Amino acid sequence: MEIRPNGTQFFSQHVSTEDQNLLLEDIRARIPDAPLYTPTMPRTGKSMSVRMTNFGAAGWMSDAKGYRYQRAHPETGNPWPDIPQSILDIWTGLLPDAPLPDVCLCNYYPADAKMGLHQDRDEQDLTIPVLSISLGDTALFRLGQTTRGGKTQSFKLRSGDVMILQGTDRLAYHGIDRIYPGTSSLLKQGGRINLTLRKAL
Ligand code: MD3
Ligand code: FE
Repeated sequence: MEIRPNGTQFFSQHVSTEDQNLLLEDIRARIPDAPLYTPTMPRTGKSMSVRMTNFGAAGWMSDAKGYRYQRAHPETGNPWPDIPQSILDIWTGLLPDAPLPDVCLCNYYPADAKMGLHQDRDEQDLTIPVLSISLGDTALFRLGQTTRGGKTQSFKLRSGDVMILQGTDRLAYHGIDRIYPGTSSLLKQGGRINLTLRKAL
């Protein structure tokens, strides 16, 4: 359902528990090749509380030099693993007419992690939608306006929820205020995984 006109669409419980477990298997199979790394903030070099990895032709990176997409893992120097077909199928099921994504950013949130309000504008074509899949513990997501300081709306994102950001909301400020520990049994170690599919190149 559309939660904002010409913008965000929210698909509550779009991925079944069985499929969530299949996605998780595909993610776990790729982590040894592309270990989660701790991004740092541009300028300050302060560590983020979220750990990240990527699948696809390019991956999103942040370090003291800034935000960017790059073709190699920052620690191993290897190309990123391919995007699992199981994840691509969710994109093509909901966005049959959009170009295929070339980046799947995989964020892992421990119980105490959060992500400050930010815009996503490192992609070449900002008219192509972004699709997000939530797995594991529930998160409190905040969606604002295209300028910092505008009014914001908060939503809970649960395991299996899918969100599409497009149109006027593609450049909206957004972030994760908190994780609710113990709200999902999907990840034995707890925490939350968020996958975002994008065409960046
Ligand atoms: C709104 N991730 O990786 S997903 C990110 O839950 C990011 O890990 C959050 O923000 C997370 O950049 C939120 C929902 C989302 C993803 C991309 C967006 C919302 C967005 C791009 C534009 C506007
Ligand atoms: Fe974002």
